[in-house]
Parts: sequence; C-alpha cells; structure tokens
Amino acid sequence: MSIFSLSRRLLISELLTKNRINYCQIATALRPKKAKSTRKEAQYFSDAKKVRTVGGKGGDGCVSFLQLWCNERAGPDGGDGGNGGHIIFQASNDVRNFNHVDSVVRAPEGGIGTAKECHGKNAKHTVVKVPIGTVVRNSKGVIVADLGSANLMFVAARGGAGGKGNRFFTTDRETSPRVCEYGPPGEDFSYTLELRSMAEVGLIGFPNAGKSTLLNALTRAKPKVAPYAFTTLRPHLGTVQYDDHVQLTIADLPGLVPDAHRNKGLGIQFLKHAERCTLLLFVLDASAPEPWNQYQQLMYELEQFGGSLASRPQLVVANKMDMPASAANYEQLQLLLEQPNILGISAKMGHNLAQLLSTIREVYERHKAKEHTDL
Ligand SMILES: Nc1nc2c(ncn2[C@@H]2O[C@H](COP(=O)(O)OP(=O)(O)OP(=O)(O)O)[C@@H](O)[C@H]2O)c(=O)[nH]1
Ligand SMILES: [Mg+2]
Repeated sequence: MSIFSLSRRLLISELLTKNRINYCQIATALRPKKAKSTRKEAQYFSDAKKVRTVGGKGGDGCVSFLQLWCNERAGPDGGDGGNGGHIIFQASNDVRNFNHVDSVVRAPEGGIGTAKECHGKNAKHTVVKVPIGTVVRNSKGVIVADLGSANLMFVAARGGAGGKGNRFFTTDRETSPRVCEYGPPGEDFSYTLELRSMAEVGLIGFPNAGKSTLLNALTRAKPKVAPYAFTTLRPHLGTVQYDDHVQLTIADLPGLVPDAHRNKGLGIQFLKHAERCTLLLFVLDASAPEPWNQYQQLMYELEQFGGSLASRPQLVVANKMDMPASAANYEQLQLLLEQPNILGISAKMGHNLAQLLSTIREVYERHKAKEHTDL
C-alpha cells in the first residue's frame, strides 16, 4: 500500500469518528410516555393573608391659559385632577378563602386635569371580596374590622384627592395664577386578613375521632372521611335545622394532636375558627385506649391557644360506641371526667344522634339566655 492511500484512509476514518461524535451530541426530545393526569389540581386553602393596600394617586391639576381668536388672554382654564380609587374589603358569599387576594393591591390613579377646564376622571374603587367572618388586623395587630355579615365593607386605603388646576386658584386679585396642585399619593397600609368561620358549634378532637363522619351524619356537608389521620385539612361547615326553623351551623375543624401548640401536626392555627363558636363539641374516640386522656390533652391545647376558648360551654361525645371496647371505656369516662354533658354516640351507625342534636340545642339556648341576663 502506498503512503498516499494510507494517509487518505486515516483521514476518512478520522472524519467518520468525528461525524459519529457530532451525531451522538445531537439532543433528542424525550416524549412523554404517560397520558396527562385528569385529576384535579391541588387546591390550597388560605385562611390568613398579609395584604398591602395602596390607594390610587390623585390626578394632577393643570396650569393652562385659554387663547381665543378674538381674545388671546381669555384667562386660566387648567382643570382639576380626578380622585384616586379606594381599596375596599367587602364580605361576600361568593368566596370561601383568601386564595384570590393578591399580596399587594393597588387602586387605579385619578386622571389628570387638562386645558379648557377639563377635570380628570375619578378612578374606580377596587373592591376586594373576602369571605364572611373575615377579621382585619392592622400592622400593630389591632382588630380594625370584623366583616361578620354579607356586604359589610371596610375602606382599607383611601385614594388621594385630585389636585386643583390653576382655574381653581383664580381670584379677583390673582387673575392669572401659575399654580396648580399635584395629586397626593393614596394611603398605604398593611393588614392581616384572618378568616374565622361563622359557626355556633365547633367540633374539636384528635385525628380519626370521627368529626367529619359526625358532620356528614348531622348535616348536608360532605367532608371527606377516611381511616387515616389528617383527612380534613380545612374547616368545613354544615347546618342543622330544627323543627322551629332555628338553624345552627357546625364547623368540622382539622384534628389536633398533643403538642399542637408547638406546631406539631397541623398546629393550633385552625383553632381561630373556633373563636366565634358558642359551643365546643369534643369528639372523643371511645374505642381507643384511655379516651379520658384525649379530653385532658385537648383541653391543654385549648388553654395554650389562649383567649376564652377553654372556658366556653362544652359538650363531650364519646364516638364509636358500636365498637366492642367502647362500652367499658364509656363508663370509665363518665366517672373520670367531671363533665355533666357526656353522650355516647356512633356517628357511623347513627346511634343517639337525635339526642345529641337536642342536647346541643339545650346547651346553646341555656348559654344564650345566660348571656342575655348578664347584659
Ligand atoms: N366503627 C365506627 N367507626 C367510625 C365512627 N365514626 C367514624 N368512624 C371511622 O373513623 C375513621 C375516621 O373518621 P373521620 O370522620 O375521617 O375522622 P376525623 O375526626 O374527621 O379525622 P381527621 O379529619 O383526620 O381529623 C373513618 O374510617 C370512619 O369510618 C363510628 O361511630 N364507629
Ligand atoms: Mg375529618
């Protein structure tokens, strides 16, 4: 073989290797092998939110002098600016949480004044819908509004008033003022919105005690029921209607665990939903060993939460009475707890629910009557 043909061969093999390397470096798209999931996307429930509200700036006034074909100095004609928009929180039935509320809400600015005495447009107010039961705290933590019924409003930040144009400053002495006002900025305040469910009765208990099953059995609400802890991640409300058309709302709250005040489990933040409840209904799992400890631990967590929660009127139910171990535990429970209102029920089987409803009404009415006489 000649030297020439050998070097040619080497050159070709080198090119091929190079080509192969280039070819390998080309990226190929990874096609999805699985069909897209049809499951609902995760839904978040936010029951507290920090919001900064900025009212709209007022529109600036205008300095202008009118010139007509017959009168070159027809006088000042600068218009006023329009008012900036307010930010208003309005309690509404249309929303259930604060997911839709932005962390900074800005109202639109007022329009600027222009020549020929044209005043700027007033900006529209920005109405932010919040759920009924929203409590508004200012940056110092003081409650400034309690939007407890539909359509109640709170003006969170006022917009700046429109600046005056030079036409406004015209007087007999000063017939051609060269001054106008700038529109001031709107108010800028930060608030914390907190949702406190509007319910008369709050269900308090450990995870898996059967709170959601009880709400399902008593009302038309359909919270998820499952044999694992923390099935309920947000409060659910249901309404009971009595024969005399009195309605009581019951709130199923996420389960508490020992040391919830140290942020174990879901923490005690959901207890703020119980703050408006007139009556607390403790749901104990009577089939669990030593259910009386559950009551003590729940009471301890309520005390740690603070406020008047621990001293609210109470009713204790021993649930799951259909289970074999429950009967003996129930007797012990009655002996050990110094509670007059203990009732054995089975939420799943529907045992003793009518009695529970009448006891709830009785305790509720008694408390309301006491409140009335205290006043
Ligand atoms: N045998 C029996 N089982 C019950 C009864 N009540 C509830 N359960 C069962 O207990 C399990 C937990 O019930 P849930 O209603 O989800 O409990 P929960 O208190 O809402 O639990 P979390 O939402 O996790 O706090 C479910 O498997 C229910 O079927 C009852 O009266 N008897
Ligand atoms: Mg539940």
